[in-house]
Amino acid sequence: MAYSYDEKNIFAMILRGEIPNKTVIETAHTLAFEDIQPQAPVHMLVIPKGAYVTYDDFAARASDAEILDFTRTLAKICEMTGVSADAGDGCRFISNAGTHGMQEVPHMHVHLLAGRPLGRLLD
Ligand code: IU
Repeated sequence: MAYSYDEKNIFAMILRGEIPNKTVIETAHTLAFEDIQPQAPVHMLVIPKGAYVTYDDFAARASDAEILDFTRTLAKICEMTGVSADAGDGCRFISNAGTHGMQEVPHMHVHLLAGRPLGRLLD
């Protein structure tokens, strides 16, 4: 079944410039901005500019250029903020999907969390 995308979701409004955001980096296909309710010293949201609901929707329908741009931008932010596991103390990527994933905003996004020990996710 194909996902149906809600053009009125808050991230679509941010992408259209209808709502302000604290942009960290913007590329041809990707936008990264500060989460308004940070759960860690570093908490950013990285979103594709295209209309995708979840990670699997994005992976299935986005072009190779969009996917490459997205993954490289995530890595670039880790480098810029010094949180890569290589040069810094590491970080966590989370992409919530659907009801059980507790996804609030139905536009595909990856949370980048860092700056404190994040605890174990699965015990
Ligand atoms: P979720 O994975 O869909 O549950 O996360 C949505 C995130 O979007 C959550 O961390 C919110 O704090 C964040 N957010 C935001 O940054 N700006 C907004 O205007 C709204 C939510 I609404």
